Amino acid sequence: MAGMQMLDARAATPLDIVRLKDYRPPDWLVPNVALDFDLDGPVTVVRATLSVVRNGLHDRPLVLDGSRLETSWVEIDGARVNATPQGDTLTLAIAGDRATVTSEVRIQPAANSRLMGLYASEGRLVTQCEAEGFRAITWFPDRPDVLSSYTVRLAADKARYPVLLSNGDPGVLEDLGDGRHAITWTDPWPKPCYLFALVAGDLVAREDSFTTMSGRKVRLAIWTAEADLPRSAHAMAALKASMAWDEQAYGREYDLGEFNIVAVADFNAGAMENKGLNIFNSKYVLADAETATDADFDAVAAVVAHEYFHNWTGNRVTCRDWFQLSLKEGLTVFRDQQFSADQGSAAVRRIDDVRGLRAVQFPEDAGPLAHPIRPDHYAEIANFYTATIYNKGAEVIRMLHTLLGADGYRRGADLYFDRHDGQAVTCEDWLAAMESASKRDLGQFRRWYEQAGTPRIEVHAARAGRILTVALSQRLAATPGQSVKPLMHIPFRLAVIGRTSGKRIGAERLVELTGPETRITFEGLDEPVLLSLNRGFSAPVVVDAQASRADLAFLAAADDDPFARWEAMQRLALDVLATDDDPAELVAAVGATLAAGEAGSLDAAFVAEAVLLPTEAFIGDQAKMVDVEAIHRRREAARTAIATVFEDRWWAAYRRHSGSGTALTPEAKGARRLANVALAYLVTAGSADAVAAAATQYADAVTMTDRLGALTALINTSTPERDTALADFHARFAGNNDVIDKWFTAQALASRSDTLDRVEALLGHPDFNPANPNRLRALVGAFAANQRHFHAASGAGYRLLAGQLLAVDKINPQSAARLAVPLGRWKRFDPARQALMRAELERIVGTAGVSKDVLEMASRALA
Ligand code: 0A1
Ligand code: ZN
Repeated sequence: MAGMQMLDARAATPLDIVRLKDYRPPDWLVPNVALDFDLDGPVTVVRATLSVVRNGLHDRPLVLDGSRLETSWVEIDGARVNATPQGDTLTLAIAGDRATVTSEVRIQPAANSRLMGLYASEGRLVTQCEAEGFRAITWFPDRPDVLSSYTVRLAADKARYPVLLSNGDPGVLEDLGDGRHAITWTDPWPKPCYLFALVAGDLVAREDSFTTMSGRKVRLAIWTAEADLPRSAHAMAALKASMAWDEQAYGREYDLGEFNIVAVADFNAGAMENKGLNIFNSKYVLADAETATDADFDAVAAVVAHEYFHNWTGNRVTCRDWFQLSLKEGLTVFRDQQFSADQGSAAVRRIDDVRGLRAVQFPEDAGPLAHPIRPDHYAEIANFYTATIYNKGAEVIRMLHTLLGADGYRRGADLYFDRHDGQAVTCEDWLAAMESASKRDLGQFRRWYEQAGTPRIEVHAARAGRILTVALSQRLAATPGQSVKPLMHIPFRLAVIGRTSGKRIGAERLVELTGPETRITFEGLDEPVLLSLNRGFSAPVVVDAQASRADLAFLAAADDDPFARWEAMQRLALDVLATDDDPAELVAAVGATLAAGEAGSLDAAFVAEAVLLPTEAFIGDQAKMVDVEAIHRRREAARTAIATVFEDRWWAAYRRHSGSGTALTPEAKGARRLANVALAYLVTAGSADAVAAAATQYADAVTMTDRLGALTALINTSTPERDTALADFHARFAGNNDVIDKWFTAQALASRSDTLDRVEALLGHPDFNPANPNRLRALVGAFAANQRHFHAASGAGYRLLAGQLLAVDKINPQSAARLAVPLGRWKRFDPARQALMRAELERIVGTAGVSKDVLEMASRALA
């Protein structure tokens, strides 16, 4: 599929662009693969036996992909061939329609810092093959539409590699003598090579079992380093809950005799859904009260569920090509969101999902890195594991669920699995199944797959007597490469709320916006009304509607849709913080929310979300041009006002909700959340008592939520309590990577004026290791999210980021490329900052030897 070249004038090297329109089915299929790994020594020897079959009538050769392989020999049907790789491909002429191709290659996992293919993490050997890592293990047609049955033999030293895991079901352990052993794993389900995995090393298992709906008992194991084993209980509970949920919600049953999860410390992504052998970033497996926050517990459950759900959405039905990535990712994120909502407080989960989407995906969709959920070209596919593919993709699936209804959606999903089990398919196949099952025309809806950008919905309402007419019009701004945007099919939920009664009047309406303007009427109205818009966040759009601050405050107290109620407070806050006005109306609305919590009409978790001000970055996203200093100043002023006006009530909330133990019930989590929000406001108000309370909470905490909450409350103060807590935190959790990451992040996110110096200093800290993706993200990634300091007028923040990016690019291009994203927001800033940001991007693009990953991101960011 390699196509034309894209030349960036500044780039030292051109980029090969892969295009969707160039897709062709594979010339050769590989029904069976046998892999033989000799894992000892610094060099791993991989012998691969591929049964290959010509696909269709053609006389083209077999072209295999390989990356950094040292090839010992290649045989076709047992005869050595003189095969010379050309770059990253090996071309083999095959006379008949089928053959057996055998090769032996040598690879060096210990030297693999890219963390793709086979690599070492804390002395263990692990693989990561999605998207194109398998080619770093052996010669193979590395594309997802080539599905094979795998037999994998692993041979290794018993002492160094006591545990040997791969996909499928294990055979018996062979003793090879000389302190070595071997095992053969067989995976009966044909899979693309990106789902291949192996793990070898000293690991211990938490074991359990699950009996499926048809009565099969599945052995479950979560493998960790021995010291971490106690921290895997939550992940196991989440796994069992996920298996039961997928049976009940989608009728999907697990299909192997065992299911293994392995936690590793060095991992590019969150986790990976390899068939029967999920490999996880340890951050998303390990959790206990002492080391994980409530948010971490939730994230562990969500990622365990996500990877498990991929067994059907991704593995049993996989992607034809990488342009279809959202086929598995958007759908699987939606499924994990449905699961999480069913497990706990659905309203707070939805608010959290929307907050995340707006923080990351909306800016992506509004800038030079915008792309549709089904992109049509890329240079490096690793750069497209984005919030757009994942989170906007999930919103698109959610809209289908809304349009078709729960039953229609389920019938569509069932049909999709019936039709495509065992196949590599496209987003179009998913939509076609949804259409057949529901008899709905999704022609216009397909544009969500093709068009980038966040639609804006403009709302105008006019009252005549007892009738309110609402006009909803849609607009979609140009995005890179897409200047003309046809209209979208948008499901939009709305209702009216009585301005006197404070009650919803009549039923909620679901309107399908398909034309440039849609008018609807609400009739029989006896009182003035307010609009409750995009309820439940029914579509990933920006709503432009006029509302006075008084009306927004009213809705923030009265709207019966939890999302819309929270949204009203956000809109009020954004309106106030866009000006230098006295924040009195905002302060009063926070007071009313606190009162509703005190009276018991709102739960603590919701109150905690509602009284938090939007982040500086999100406030900046609303403006034509981000005014870094003004946003910080206004937000601090509003925070201080909210803190001081209600100081007594924050104390009351704090006393009522703190000390809620370690339980993980929605109530206990909500209480901890509100207690910590209250504590942060109290410290902002500035009394010595508040600092003392934070120090006490820090010292006595029985949960990481409370310990980190106290540390975060203190982090912006200049008090001895802050310094003590920071030092204690580091000493107390020395050696626990996931917790030390939090120590770095807390400092990187601080708004104190010395943050930039502090981050510079932390780059030299002995615990800072840029080769570990979590640690890099914890310090440098977090710092780039600190609007005030990353966007320091001097440009020092930009220089720091670009310097780290270029250094990391030599170690791990995927990690480095992600660091380019914050610089891609340059258009949103003033000319001086724009010039500084662009200069760093140009420095990156102009650096000789920069990776394809980084070059693509930085040159797109400049466009
Ligand atoms: N498919 C995995 C995440 C993943 C993405 C990219 C990777 O390397 C480029 C690795 C894993 C998931 O969605 O869970
Ligand atoms: Zn996924």
